[in-house]
Amino acid sequence: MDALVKEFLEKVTLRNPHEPEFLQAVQEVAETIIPYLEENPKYKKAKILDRMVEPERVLMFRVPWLNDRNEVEVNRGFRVQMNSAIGPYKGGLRFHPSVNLSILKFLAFEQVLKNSLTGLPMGGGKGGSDFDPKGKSDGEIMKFCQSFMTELYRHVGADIDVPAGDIGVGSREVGFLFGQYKRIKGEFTGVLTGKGTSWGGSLIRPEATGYGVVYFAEDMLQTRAETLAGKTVVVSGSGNVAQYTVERCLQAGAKVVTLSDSEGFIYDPAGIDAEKLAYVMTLKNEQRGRIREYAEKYGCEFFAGQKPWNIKCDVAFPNATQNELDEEDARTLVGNGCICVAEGANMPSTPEAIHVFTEAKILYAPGKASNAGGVAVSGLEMSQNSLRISWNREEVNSKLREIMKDIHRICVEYGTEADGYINYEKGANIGGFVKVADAMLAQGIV
Ligand code: NDP
Ligand code: 2IT
Repeated sequence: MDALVKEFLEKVTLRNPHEPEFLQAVQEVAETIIPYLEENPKYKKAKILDRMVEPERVLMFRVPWLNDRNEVEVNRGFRVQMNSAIGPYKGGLRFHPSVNLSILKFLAFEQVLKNSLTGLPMGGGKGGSDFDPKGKSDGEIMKFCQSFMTELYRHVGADIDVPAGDIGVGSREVGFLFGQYKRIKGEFTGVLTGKGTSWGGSLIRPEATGYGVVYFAEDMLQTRAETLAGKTVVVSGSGNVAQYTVERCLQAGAKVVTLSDSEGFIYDPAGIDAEKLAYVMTLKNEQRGRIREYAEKYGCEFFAGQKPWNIKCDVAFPNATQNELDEEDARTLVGNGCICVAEGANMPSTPEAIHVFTEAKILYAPGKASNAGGVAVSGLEMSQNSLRISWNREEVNSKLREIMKDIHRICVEYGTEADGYINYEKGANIGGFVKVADAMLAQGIV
């Protein structure tokens, strides 16, 4: 089996040199899917996995714009349209200076399996730019978004490809992108999700990823007759996903003691309560400040340049970015008694870290399962747009809760090992793969 995986990965590596993140994501999936293909030769014969690692289409374009000093700036825009077997391409846009083809291909590849797990009819895609929103004025953000959409509009549409937010793209950016699309096309359609609620957005979409990852962790804990009540929780990041993770953890009676950004993390042993969370939301979403200001305001410690994984906890939510949690961090977490790691970010744990979690047989959920709540409510936003109605908070939240439960059930179905250990990584990969693979089989060699 190892030889088959190795042979497959060598082929993919040769075709995609210099794309380490994409190869990492493919390797993680190949290791669990290739044994499954041996048991299910119809997928192997139709070369489903070989086709799935090849994007249906990759768009790369120039994004020129004028900054506030009237200087010309040039960024690079991308959209990776990975797989449309089960629905229109769907996935976020990331604006961050680190963005490149490798990162967007890894995200698009993960998105295909994630979207399949939600049970909703969405294919997978991802896009973005190496544009850095930090320190830019609202006017500069708008000019950039308008220029970006002036090319992207040709390739997206409510039944073609529906982008949304990701790192560096929130409600402000979605608004500017939507406005420009509407202006160019002269039509008001659900071409983006994460819209404002007065112009087609869904309630609970801002909360969805954070709430969803906590719901998933609650389902994982339940398999061991545990709950979040009274647990100490460590969270990384302080953006959209991290903020609503904290909110839902508080509702569940847990104590959250850390948050981070790219400069370091804050440790608040007293716990981040509702008032402190409201401060974080204003700080991050309106003032666009730094998390160290929390430490100054509440008199706790800020650890510059460090990640929160050495803080003793029961449950950890890596919610910032890819590869933010390595083997040593994983050993520290397990050594400190952490029993559950649920990923809010995409691929935050390195392969070596995942190995540590599964060896120790702690509860570990990969992002493609545990952070699917965001895209799930995006799917519900698309449904509401098609129906031209909006559901209330309770309706959307209960649908989100059911979808997360269902993803958990799928992971248990495909991932339970002989000794009863639930390998959520295996369960998510196979569970996500089957639906896409069957659709590809049915649709012929395309
Ligand atoms: P935001 O832009 O709202 O927040 C990102 C947070 O992560 C910030 O605190 C940011 O710090 C930190 N961060 C970003 N890049 C780095 C880096 N290279 N090193 C250290 N810290 C970093 O993004 P989201 O909260 O939306 O996204 C967070 C993660 O969740 C991403 O992996 C994303 O792909 C994933 N995700 C998001 C979904 C969504 O609906 N938004 C859905 C599913 C997954 P700083 O401000 O200093 O950059
Ligand atoms: O990684 C993700 O699932 C997202 N950034 C959300 C994508 C979406 O289309 O809502």
